[in-house]
Parts: sequence; C-alpha cells; structure tokens
Amino acid sequence: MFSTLAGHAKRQAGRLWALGLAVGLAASMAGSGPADAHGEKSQAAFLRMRTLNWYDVKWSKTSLNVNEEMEITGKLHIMDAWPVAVAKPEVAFLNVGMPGPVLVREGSFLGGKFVPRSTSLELGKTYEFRVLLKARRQGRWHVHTQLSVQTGGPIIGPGQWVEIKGDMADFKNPVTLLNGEVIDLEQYKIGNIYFWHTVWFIAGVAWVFYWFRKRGFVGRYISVASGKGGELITPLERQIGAGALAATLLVVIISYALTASEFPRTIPLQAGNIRAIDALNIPESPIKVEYLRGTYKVPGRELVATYKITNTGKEPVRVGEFATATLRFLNPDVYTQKVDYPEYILAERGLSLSDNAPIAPGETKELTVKVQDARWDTERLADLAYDVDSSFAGLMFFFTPSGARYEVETGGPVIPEFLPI
Ligand SMILES: [Cu+2]
Repeated sequence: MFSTLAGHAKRQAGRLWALGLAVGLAASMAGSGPADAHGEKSQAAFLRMRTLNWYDVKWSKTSLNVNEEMEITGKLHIMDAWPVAVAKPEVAFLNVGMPGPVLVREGSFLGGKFVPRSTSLELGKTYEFRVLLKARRQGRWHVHTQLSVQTGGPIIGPGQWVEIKGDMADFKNPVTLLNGEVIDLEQYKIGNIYFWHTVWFIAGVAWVFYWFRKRGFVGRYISVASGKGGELITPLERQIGAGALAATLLVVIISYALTASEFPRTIPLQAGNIRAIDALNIPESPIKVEYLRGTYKVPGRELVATYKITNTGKEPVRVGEFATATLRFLNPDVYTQKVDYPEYILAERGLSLSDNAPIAPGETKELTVKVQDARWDTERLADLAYDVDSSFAGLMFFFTPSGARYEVETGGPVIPEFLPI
C-alpha cells in the first residue's frame, strides 16, 4: 500500500514540476515582451465586455512633432448588458489614457458637443466621439481612449502607439482670453506663483530666525522657569512685532489691490454635468439575434456561442466581426482587406462560423460562432472563469453584399469548459 502511495506522489510531483516549469517559462516570456496593455488586462473580464464598446476608432496620426495636433475619432456604444457592479454612466467623463500629459487635450466631443465636463450617457445608445490632442513630450506613448464612470471607475478603450519627435521645451499652448489677449497656458503666470510663495516663505523663515537668534530654547526655558519670563521680550522686540504685522497687512492689501486691478474680471471655476448628449441615430437592424448558449475553454483561447439569427431585411447578411472589450475578432471571409487597428487587439482570423453561407432574407438560422485567438487569452478574457458573473457581451457586425453594416449587441451567460491539467 505504501509503495502505491509513494508511486502516486511521485507522479504528482512530476506533473507539478512540469506545470511549474511551463508557468515559469510563460511568465518570463511575457515579462520580456513589450508592455502593450496598460492596466486594462487586470480588470474583470465580464466588466470589460459588458460595459461599453468602442468601435470605428481611428488615430489620425501615429507619428508627430511637438506642437503638432492629432485626433482620435470613433463611436462609443454603451451596452444594454451594463453590469450591476458598475453605476450607470449618468455621470461619466470622456478621457484619454496616457502616462501624464504627453499630449495635451485641446478638446473632446461627444455627439458633436464639447465635453470638458462630465456627461450623462444612456444604456443601449451609441455616441460619436472625437478627441483633439496636441503633442507635448517626445517619446513613444500608448494612447488609449477612456471613459471614467462616477463610482464605477475607468473603462479603458483601445490603445495605439504614438511617436512624438522634437523637444518638450518648444511646446506652446496658446489660448485666447475673452479680452483678446493670447496667453501660453504652459507658462502663464508660473513666475508670479513662484514669486509670491517665495516672498512669504522667506518672511516666515526670517521671523523664526529673528526670535531664535537670542538665547535659544534652553536660555528661554531657564528665564521662564526662574520667573523672569516677563523680561524675555523687550519693548524694541514688541515694536518690531507690531511693525512686521503692519508690513504683512500692507503687503496683503497692496498686492490684493494690484492683482484686482490687473485682472478686474474673473469668473469662478466652471463645473456641473453636461446633459442631453445627442446619440447617433442608428436605424433598427433588420437582423434579430437570439443568444442560445455558449461555452469557453479554461485555460484557453476560445469562446463558442450559438445564436438563432433571423434576417428580416431585403439583402442576405454575413457575420463579419465580433467586438468586445476593445478586441476585434474578424471573419477573414468578410474582411478580405487589411484592417488598420492596433495589432495587439486585432484578431484578423479570429472568427469562424458553423455555416459560412449568407443568411438569406426571411431566413432563420441557428449559427454557431467561434471566437478563437491567442488575444482572447493574452487580454485575459479567458479569466472570465474567475469572475463573479460568467457572462459575456459584445457587438456583432453583419454585412450585406451592398456594403451596409448592422451592429447588434449580443451576449449572455457562458459556461466554462475546464480542460484537464
Ligand atoms: Cu496601453
């Protein structure tokens, strides 16, 4: 009996060792690769898939000089499948995810509206967005779109590498004031702030040193302890204290008056939410999609989902793409041309169908869609098995021969399929 137990333990040890080796190898390989994603990988997969979907995202440039402008444009679909763990985007802010102001945001727009403040977005709607950026710091930066939802946190969009050449010292950020004066926001009045902070800091230090120069702690302690505390402060020192107070008040009053005359009209900080953002008017899709069931492999790089799809339109349609959590899984039969999208989240051959024939007008078809790509795993969507809600969602794109495109939100609960280790 002991010998069988020992044999069993030996086999397990061998297996564990092999597993450990594989994990170690994978970890060291991953560690040496370039850092493509910047935080979003570690977010819960179901939250990434079910909150929102960025699509048609375009970066107007990926290489520019300091002071040169670029824009990121695209569409933002707020998912109907919005999870209960995240507050609805009633207060949300359109942001850009980058390591500090390597580009400055000249303007951002949602539904054509300028949105420097938080906005209110509705579930199930699609919005057009545009972010105008200006290059500031030289280097190679991964620039993401991002929507921050109050109490929910950041939801990170696709990122693209942007190369900035030149020297940050040349950066200018001119802004025209209401009175017509043009200022450079990069430098404006910084000298003034340094000057006044330094003046008062020096005055404070001088005051401490003035009192400290005589007797010090011990001498003063002895004076007070021996009952001679009243003689510690001389009449001259009292006059100097009064003079210092008067000088301080005088400087405050005069500088206040000078500043008020230099800037006679000032306004408080502008704040508050921007409501009534126009959503895109997307005509109702003639394709009805009913999600039936789905599974995904753990560990693995595969999601298989079965749908009942009805085409009520006039043209045959084909499934061309499934987009979720910034990833795009393309059907190579539909996307025959090279797609311009960041490589780390573009699975050009990531989508295959159980039946490749187009869905004819009036036809209802049960179709199994297989999403299969290493990116499903590297972007850690396979980690759905660790989440508290094993369900997915995404946009499915249908294409007609005439070039029309219909996007339909799909998704639902999926069952993990655990592979033997
Ligand atoms: Cu990144």
